[in-house]
Amino acid sequence: MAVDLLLGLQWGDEGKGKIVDVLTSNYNIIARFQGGPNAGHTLVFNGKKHVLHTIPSGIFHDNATNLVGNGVVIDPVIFKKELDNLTEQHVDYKKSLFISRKAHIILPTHRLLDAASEASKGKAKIGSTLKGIGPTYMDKTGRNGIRVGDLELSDWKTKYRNLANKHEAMIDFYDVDIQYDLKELENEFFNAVDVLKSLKFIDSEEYIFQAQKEGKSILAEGAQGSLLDIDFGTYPFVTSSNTTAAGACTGLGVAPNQIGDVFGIFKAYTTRVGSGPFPTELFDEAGETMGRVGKEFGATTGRARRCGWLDLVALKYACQINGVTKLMMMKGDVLSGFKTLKVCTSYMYQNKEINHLPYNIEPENVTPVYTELKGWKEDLTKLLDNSQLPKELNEYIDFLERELEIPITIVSVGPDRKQTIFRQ
Ligand code: 2SA
Ligand code: MG
Repeated sequence: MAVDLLLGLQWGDEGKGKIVDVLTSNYNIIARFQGGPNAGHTLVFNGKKHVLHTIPSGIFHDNATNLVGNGVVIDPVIFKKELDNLTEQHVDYKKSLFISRKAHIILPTHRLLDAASEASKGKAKIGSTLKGIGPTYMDKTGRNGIRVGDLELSDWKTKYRNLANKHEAMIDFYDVDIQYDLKELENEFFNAVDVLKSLKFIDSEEYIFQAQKEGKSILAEGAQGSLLDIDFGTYPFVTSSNTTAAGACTGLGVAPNQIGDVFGIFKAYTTRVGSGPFPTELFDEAGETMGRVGKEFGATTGRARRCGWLDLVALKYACQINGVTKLMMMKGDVLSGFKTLKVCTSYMYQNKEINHLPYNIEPENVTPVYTELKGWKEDLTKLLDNSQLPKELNEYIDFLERELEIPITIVSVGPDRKQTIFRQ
């Protein structure tokens, strides 16, 4: 059976966690393929909010197996906290949570290096979540990293010590003021590694291969968003992994011809957290309203997210790179009450109107050109069925489907699992 993919088409926080949770009943296996605890996937059901960082969003369903793939980077300390939260919620994860031996480990010194690198950049900082993501992927591609499978070897602590010593020298080299007590951080880390080792480590590519042969259905869950992709995002203001569809192939060991549907998740407007260009960003009351009504705060760091109008130039680009087959629109409920809605349909770039994403989308290079659509007044959060959507919302959806040439199959009208309208 083919592996379906679910990924974010903007700068993250599109609502991937919610949709994975909604779709999990259709799948046997949910697999995360990249990123790490920089992600914040929010799920709401039975009146309770749950935030996951590394653990796949299928974990609250009894019948699904949840796999942390080789493309993910794992911080044992944060992973342990996630497990503790699951225990509190009476989720029995021991049998349903597997970890790839080839996933890389975030060391305490990776987090310190992230902080040192950001501090050294001053105003040009990336706006990293400071979870050690960049330095861990650097050690992966530099062929110095420690993998989950290494934790099963008797001499892994020697490898750890050598790498941590090197990191300390690198932190000194940055010459910035970073205070830390490595002994304390290491105690916490080694304790958490022991907890991690109580879980099932597997050769996940083989597991997926066999599962496919047995006809099991698999959903690959992305983190962050396409515009944060290390290759295709707004570099250098990106994360350090491939957040796009190809990342699922390398992050799980799935061949490209085994990919089935690609579900692209987007917000009815746009948000971004951290630094970097954002052509449709708003600095007025409209943006403030989106942030307030949409509760746009980082699920990992609590930082306020920047808000702006929907950018179809960027969205089209993301659909193209990912080969999106079905779209899912989130947070339309947040736009209720706007008299008119703007959608960016092209950019003015070097005095020319263009429809593609140019190399540089810094504000001095790009001015968005907007199409205006009528807003809707109705509160959407209580709607249950597609036939109840207000006329203006249907027009908004039709417009996007025409522009993107991909069907919008789900419209989310609130954070709860139940606030989900299926259009097909
Ligand atoms: P990093 O930590 O090195 O990956 O940061 C690099 C850039 O990637 C952005 N990034 C994110 N953007 C949106 N959501 C993310 N997850 C959290 C959330 C973020 C939070 O769900 O809200 O809580 O602040 C996420 N993770 C990384 C980051 O802002 C940098 O621009
Ligand atoms: Mg998030």
